[in-house]
Amino acid sequence: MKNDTICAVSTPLGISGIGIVRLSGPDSYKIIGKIFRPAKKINISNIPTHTVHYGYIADGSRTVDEVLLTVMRRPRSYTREDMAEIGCHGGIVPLKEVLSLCIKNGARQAEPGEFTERAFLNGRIDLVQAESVLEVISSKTESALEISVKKLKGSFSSHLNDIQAALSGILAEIEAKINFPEEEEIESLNLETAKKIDELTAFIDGILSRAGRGKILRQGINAAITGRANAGKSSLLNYLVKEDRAIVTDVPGTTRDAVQETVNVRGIPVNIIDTAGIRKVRGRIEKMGVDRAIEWMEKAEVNLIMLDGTKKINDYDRGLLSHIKGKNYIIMINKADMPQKIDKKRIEKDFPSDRIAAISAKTGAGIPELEEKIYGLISMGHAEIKEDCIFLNMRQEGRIKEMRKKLLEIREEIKIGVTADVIAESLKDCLKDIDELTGKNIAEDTLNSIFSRFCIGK
Ligand SMILES: Nc1nc2c(ncn2[C@@H]2O[C@H](COP(=O)(O)OP(=O)(O)OP(=O)(O)O)[C@@H](O)[C@H]2O)c(=O)[nH]1
Ligand SMILES: [Mg+2]
Repeated sequence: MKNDTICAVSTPLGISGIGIVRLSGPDSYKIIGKIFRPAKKINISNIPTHTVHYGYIADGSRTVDEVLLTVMRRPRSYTREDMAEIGCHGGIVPLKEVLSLCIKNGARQAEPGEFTERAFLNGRIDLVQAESVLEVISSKTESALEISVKKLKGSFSSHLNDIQAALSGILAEIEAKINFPEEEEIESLNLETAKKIDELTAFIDGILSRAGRGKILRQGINAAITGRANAGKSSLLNYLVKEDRAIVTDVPGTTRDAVQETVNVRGIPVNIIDTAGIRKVRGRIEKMGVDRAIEWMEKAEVNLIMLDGTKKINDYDRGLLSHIKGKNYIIMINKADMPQKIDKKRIEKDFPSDRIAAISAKTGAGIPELEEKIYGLISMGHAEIKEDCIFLNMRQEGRIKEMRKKLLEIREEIKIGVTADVIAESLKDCLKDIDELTGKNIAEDTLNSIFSRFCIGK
């Protein structure tokens, strides 16, 4: 345990109803004793844990703020240390005054993420749980929050424990026989080990596939709207985000720089990119426009191609349609509220019906069906995207993939008949990956870089 006491403002600095100053460490109650004046007489050093007390924070005879003090004694606290939370009035001055009083009386300003780091160092949570605290805070949708909270509660950690137990089991069996190898015994051991390694690899593949879905849920996907000028691309973006985000006019070529906005499509964050329409400038198709549209088509995970239903298909449209092979796309025929001139039959002949949507960005007709189709495209190949998925950050995904690679190598080693002690070493190497993931054995600068991404007070 660390022997100093840290403090920080844990709520945003600004005007709000309340704000919280947090203290953690062995001197928390000594410091509270010096600055807290309870309304009802209490003995600070004996305050029972998990209780709330009304009173004032004072600097000598000067009252600083009226507060509620919450006491959480070790080990039943966020950090497993003695903790106190001072609920002040939310406002920059009261919060800063209370914080500097804590510092004046012996506490130290906490580093970013230091409370969570202490929870980790004191063994209340492992490193992947500590990292998920940050994910919970930065969740953009309810589903993203849901998977992060699951991870905070230990869902991914329990998988890691399972993998570790399996690896240790295999290692123990091999080590028991390293010194007394008998030809037949080795053969059956190798068979057994190979089978277990295969099972473990399949288990890890399952985690990686669930993580693929988790990534979509947390980080979302990019969907680019491309189409000729004046087709109604910006109108659709505005309709989807329910506000006037992009400028809409009847002049072709209104949007020149792509505009982006994230919308929630059945729980998945979809980043909609409204691109510049392709048009003719001085009698020629603007090459820049076509090139840029195609660039967006390459970058986006979902392509929304907009045709103007009130016009006949032209060369720009054909140009775009010729680029969608092998991509995730939906062809939108816009302005369904107006008399149609487009040859819909022709389009339906060339493209499957589940990839065509007749919509009106003006009235909203057909847009729920369009969202349904977008969701269908994103979840294609995934049974149900929200089912059972997990989120791995880059560090975690990297380690897991590394471990999978090592397991395949072990499989190879068994095949070519290396000796048991070599396999044992490789297994130990995999176990190191687990220790690095959970933080049991990790380089200090990796640890520092993880916690430096947190905010102060968390
Ligand atoms: N009737 C009708 N008009 C529409 C519809 N969608 C867009 N419009 C009109 O079409 C014109 C062009 O709309 P925009 O959304 O600016 O078109 P855009 O595709 O973004 O055009 P550029 O930015 O120039 O590429 C505007 O006058 C819109 O009001 C629709 O579904 N029905
Ligand atoms: Mg536009």
